[in-house]
Amino acid sequence: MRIKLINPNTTSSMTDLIGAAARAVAAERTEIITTTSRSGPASIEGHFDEAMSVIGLVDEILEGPPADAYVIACFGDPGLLAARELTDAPVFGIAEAAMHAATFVSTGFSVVTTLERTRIITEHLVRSYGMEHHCRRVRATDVPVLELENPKSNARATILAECEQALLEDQSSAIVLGCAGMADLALYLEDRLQVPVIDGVAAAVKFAEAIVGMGLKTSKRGDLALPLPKIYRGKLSGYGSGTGPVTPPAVLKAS
Ligand code: 2AL
Repeated sequence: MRIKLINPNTTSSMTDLIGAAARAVAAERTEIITTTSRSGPASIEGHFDEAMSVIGLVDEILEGPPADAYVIACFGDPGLLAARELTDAPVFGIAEAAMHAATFVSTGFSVVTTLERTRIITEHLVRSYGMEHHCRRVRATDVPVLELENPKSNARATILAECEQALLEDQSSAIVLGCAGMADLALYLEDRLQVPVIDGVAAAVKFAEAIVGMGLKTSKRGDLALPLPKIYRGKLSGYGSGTGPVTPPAVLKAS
């Protein structure tokens, strides 16, 4: 099975880190293909960044080669439902995957994420995924996404301290890492905290293997049906079904 892991920010070093986390958990027969968006922000840390990242993300799905499943490796799950419209291959967001994984191994988890504004976005996701009964608290560390990659930053220690506070104050028994760029911290943190620490990249890869293994595809009945054919104008004139070189139906047929 081929899983395409898309980093919807344009920082390729982060894609390498995410790819390593994915390959560390993937089954032997799973092929992980990693891609970095070719257009959009270097890091995704707000609503505008998320909106601007979606074109680069959907390009990675539309332009193939087709995969059996797709993972959107950003904790805001940008464009998740739009991506699900474009293909019948299952598409996973790392936040949704991580939160679901956390419910299997704890009755309450805390999310530890990057900036305060990202914390608020994550709270929206908690509500839209129906996770209010499981997520005890979302915590910000004020570590910007790209600082996670800076060995001179104090990111690792700051995140560890925030996780420790979460376990002391939130009545949580598991930690969800709130950024794809934290994927390499899961084992380090688990070792120190002695509770499950869930990286959404790993969770999404394992859910992808499970759902594809069950032969399930994204439903094309209702709101996840292919986008309606219509005229797209201006910078997006290539994106209306049937009007551009690459169309959503082509993806659906190919997968
Ligand atoms: C992220 C992420 O996972 N990648 C990125 O660029 N921004 N999310 C976050 N919560 O900071």
